[in-house]
Amino acid sequence: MINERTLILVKPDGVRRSLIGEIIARVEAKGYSIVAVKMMSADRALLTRHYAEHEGKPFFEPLVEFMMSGPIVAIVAQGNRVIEGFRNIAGTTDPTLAAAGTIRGDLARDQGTKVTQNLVHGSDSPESAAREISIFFPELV
Ligand code: DAT
Ligand code: MG
Repeated sequence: MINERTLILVKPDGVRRSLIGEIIARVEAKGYSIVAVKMMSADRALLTRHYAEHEGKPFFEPLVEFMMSGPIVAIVAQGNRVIEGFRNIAGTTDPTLAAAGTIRGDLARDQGTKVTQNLVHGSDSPESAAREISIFFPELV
């Protein structure tokens, strides 16, 4: 799709480690456009909507607590195949196994916590992207 959009989140671990610039730089260096950026504190209601697919899983409550542990940065990036492309430069969920050269592979590791801390979120499909952008950027929809 021309001008496809995705939702990226720099999670609290990324903000705490001062990696906002590094993460945005990688998205821009790949060639995608940043069309919106917002630093915010996500509350439980917003995170429960965002992570609805994970409700009931053992890591759900730790995930919500972690995502409320500090500010996050919500980003909308745009470009052909950006959904797939950002997932590729983010790397796989488990940072121990994420490929070198990816955000998670280069910059994150296992912290021994109940929820995997892996610096970033990226939408996984066009449907997820539309839903998640409307949650974090209702003003864009
Ligand atoms: P991703 O963020 O790669 O799309 P996901 O949507 O399956 O992964 O899960 C959301 C987040 O929850 C993920 O970034 C880290 C955490 N998580 C996922 N699976 C987990 C597990 N089995 N144990 C602990 N945390 C997990
Ligand atoms: Mg996911």
